Amino acid sequence: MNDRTRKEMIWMAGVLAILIGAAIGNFIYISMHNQNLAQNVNANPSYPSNATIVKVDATQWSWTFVYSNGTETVNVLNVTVNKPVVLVVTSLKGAQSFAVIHDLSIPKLDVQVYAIPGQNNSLSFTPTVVGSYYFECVEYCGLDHYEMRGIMNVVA
Ligand SMILES: [Cu+2]
Repeated sequence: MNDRTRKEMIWMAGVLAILIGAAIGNFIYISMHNQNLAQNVNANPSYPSNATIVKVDATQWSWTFVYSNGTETVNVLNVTVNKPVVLVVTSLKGAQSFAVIHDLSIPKLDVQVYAIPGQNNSLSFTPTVVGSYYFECVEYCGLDHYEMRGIMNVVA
């Protein structure tokens, strides 16, 4: 083994050690944070009568949440802990003359639903832990796709 080969082996071993360390760290992190944050009640289309129904309008490039009392929030979704939430999701025209497909994802709650022009997709879940949860559009929908993100506040 010449000197260059030995140096390369040392580099490779170093890189491998870093990757294995990152994999182990990631595995530990995921197992620590893998608590059940929501109950999925989506199997039953007849939603609980006490559900909070929120209309979700996706546009290029923001999320508008319309509550049953008529109030609206943009890129912020406010819900109550341990109370079923029904999201009724569609896509509307924004900056352009046509609407495009978006996809709402709240990764920590395993919630994801397409926003499709002319279609209402509904989905229900019950947040069980108070906190703030990141959400974002996970369907590339144009130039400012990255701006379609916000926070869901689960309050007591
Ligand atoms: Cu989008």
